Amino acid sequence: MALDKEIFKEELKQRLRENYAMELEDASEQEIFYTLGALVKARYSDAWRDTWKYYVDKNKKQVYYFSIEFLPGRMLKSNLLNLGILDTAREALTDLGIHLDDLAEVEKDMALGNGGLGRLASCFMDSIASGGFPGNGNGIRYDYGLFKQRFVDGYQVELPDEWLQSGNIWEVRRESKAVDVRVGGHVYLAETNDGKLKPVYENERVLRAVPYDTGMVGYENNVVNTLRLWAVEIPDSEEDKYQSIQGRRELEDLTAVLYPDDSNEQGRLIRLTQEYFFVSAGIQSIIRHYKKWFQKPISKLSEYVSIHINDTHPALCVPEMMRILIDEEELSWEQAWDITVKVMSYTNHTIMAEALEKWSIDLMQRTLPRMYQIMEEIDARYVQTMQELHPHDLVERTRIIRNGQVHMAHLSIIGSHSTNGVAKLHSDLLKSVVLHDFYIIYPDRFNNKTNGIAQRRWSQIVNEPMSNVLDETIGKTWRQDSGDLKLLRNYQSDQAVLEKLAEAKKINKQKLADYILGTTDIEVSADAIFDVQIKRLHAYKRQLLNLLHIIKLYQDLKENPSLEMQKRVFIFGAKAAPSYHYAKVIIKCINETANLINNDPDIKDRIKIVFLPNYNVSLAEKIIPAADVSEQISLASKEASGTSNMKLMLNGAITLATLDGANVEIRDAVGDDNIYIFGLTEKEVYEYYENQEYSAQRLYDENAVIRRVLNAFIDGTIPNIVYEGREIFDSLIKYNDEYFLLRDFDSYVEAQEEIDKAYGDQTFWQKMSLINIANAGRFSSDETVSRYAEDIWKIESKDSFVTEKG
Ligand code: GPQ
Repeated sequence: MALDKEIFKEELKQRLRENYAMELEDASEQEIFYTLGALVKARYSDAWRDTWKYYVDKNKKQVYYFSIEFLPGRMLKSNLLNLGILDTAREALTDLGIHLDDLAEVEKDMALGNGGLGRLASCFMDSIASGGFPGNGNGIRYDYGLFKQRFVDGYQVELPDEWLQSGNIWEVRRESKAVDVRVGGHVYLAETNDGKLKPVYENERVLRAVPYDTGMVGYENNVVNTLRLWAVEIPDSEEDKYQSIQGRRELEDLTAVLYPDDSNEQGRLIRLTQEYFFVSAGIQSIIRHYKKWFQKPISKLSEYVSIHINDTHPALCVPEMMRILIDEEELSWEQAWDITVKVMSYTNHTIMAEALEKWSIDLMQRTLPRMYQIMEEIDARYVQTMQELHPHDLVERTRIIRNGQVHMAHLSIIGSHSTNGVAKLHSDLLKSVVLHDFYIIYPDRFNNKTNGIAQRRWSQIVNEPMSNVLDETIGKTWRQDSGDLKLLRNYQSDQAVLEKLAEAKKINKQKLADYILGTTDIEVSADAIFDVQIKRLHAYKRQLLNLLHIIKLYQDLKENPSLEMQKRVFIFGAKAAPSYHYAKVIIKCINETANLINNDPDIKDRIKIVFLPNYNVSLAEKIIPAADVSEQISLASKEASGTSNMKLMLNGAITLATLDGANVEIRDAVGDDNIYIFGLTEKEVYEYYENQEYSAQRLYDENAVIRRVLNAFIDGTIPNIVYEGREIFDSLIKYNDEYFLLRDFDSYVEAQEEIDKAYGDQTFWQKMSLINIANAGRFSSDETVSRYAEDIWKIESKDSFVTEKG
């Protein structure tokens, strides 16, 4: 229902009086934010209940997206937008002398994820609801989100993110839906009176899992789905066991922190228990809901329930479903297995070996004895079935339990009906290299689902100036259906439109420049090229290659001050996992180089380096609309997809990229003339691996530019990096440059030089920028989840099915 501005104002004031006994004039921003949040939540509560009821009444098949990370960021504006009241709310607040944007800053980022994987899960939640699909998230309610990053003397320092300190306006605690999760102890099988074998638990710990639900509001369609996050508590029955403060702490620590490691598994006990905790709680609650509301036999479960395993962290879904079906529902193994495989599907997000999760048998047995028993049985039956069909060593290589370890990716593939990669190239590599053995065994299970982004957030919410130009130029249908962005293609030679888009970009750049000055004291010019690399810090993502190029520019300018080049601001945003030493060394080196260059009077504002601390969703929302160049420079084959590449493209940045992940599809979408591609192809990378002929030392010896750049790390050119500089140097020369930075250096420099030239011709640049915006529509997560819904989950969309409520 349309919202009347005057009614909105009255309601806000009324709620303030009721909740805080306060008049608007006396209320703090914090108090107004919480009041507004409650008002917004009340506006979707009927639709939330009606959506749930509709799914139940119509016996709709639902998908449950299990993910150990969700990264929604702030939700105020996206809820307002999706409810269709963003403009009204903004105007009403303006009347009251309040800026919505300032108010929105009060909200703490919900940062229950590390990076791409968690953000993807949240983009999916938005698109699932917006597409009218019955789908819910299932994860962990961490007390602390991803650490806050500060720089001290150029080093990364990690601080706790106490995001719940002032409460979370969006969540609803549902104590009545709590379930118990059993871990540890011993389990043995004993015969019951009727001759069946049943597991008996001894000395296990019982954890109480309490769900906190958050409404996932669809875009103007009255659909509100649920994101369910579980927190651990001590069950009443166990109170006696937890007398000591330390005992309580240990238990409560289980859902305290998110593991801050991105794509690198540490194999820790708490992590394994976390994984089982949210998996078991989630599946128990799904089964309970199914039995209570659907009233169908358990044998029909796969017709009504689909469970998605987002990377391997929730892989225990497979044995946990088996446990419930066998131990509690008393189905036969064969029947239970048939249902489980039909219900489960799995996405792989990486080809990096260190990210493929494995647990030692010993740890698994001690922590989750019943899970281990079931996995042993799955493994034994797998070997038995497959050895009749395939060569012995193929079966051995693909089994779940081997060499003393439990392989979670193997479990996920064997226990599900679908395995997908996240970009065409990535899915091809899974089939041909990483999971090739499984592809031979299950060719039909493999498919691709290229990632996508929540385009309404990443355009309408973060980039109003551009959105307004789009409205004026192509009408407003693109707001609903981002495919309509392609209408913009008709304006690629329209000077007036190009200029308006350029003005919008300038406004965003000035805003970011103000933010940069405010947070770092660095002054940057909005006339410079804003060259952006924002993503987790990883060797394979090659932030260091970016730095090598900057050092080269610096040396060129020092040598030849009259060198002609565009002004550039190199902007970085990146957190390093606290235990990832090399990544932290790179951060230190970027910061010290920034110090050197930003303060060199010879350079003035010709080059600036800005490393913005604490990169998160909200900061991305500030940087992305202001970007001119999008750095996507991972070594080809290493980045599964990337998603910042899509967000930057949508906001008119030009991509500078290797042919890796979804960059390949971005190139296909915009054409070779509207993107800068450089570096080795994935094929060439694999050839190097095969021939083992790569020599970084030779490149260093033969290439004077590379030599001069690398020497800057060890000859004092960059101050304060005596140890770090040496480490970087050694990683490249002594340890032969694992990610081929030096091999790609020349072609990277060349691409950068072309960009420099292209920016000089503003019309040419603006046209490229327009073409990027116009072709970004295909990377909408609306599109991606439609493909999952149709091909994998087999769920139906029903648009606007809930009647409007006042
Ligand atoms: N990704 Cl395995 C993560 O963010 N964390 C992880 O633990 C793993 C993958 C990323 C991946 O590196 C990106 O290329 C993808 O775009 C992203 O997942 C979403 O699929």
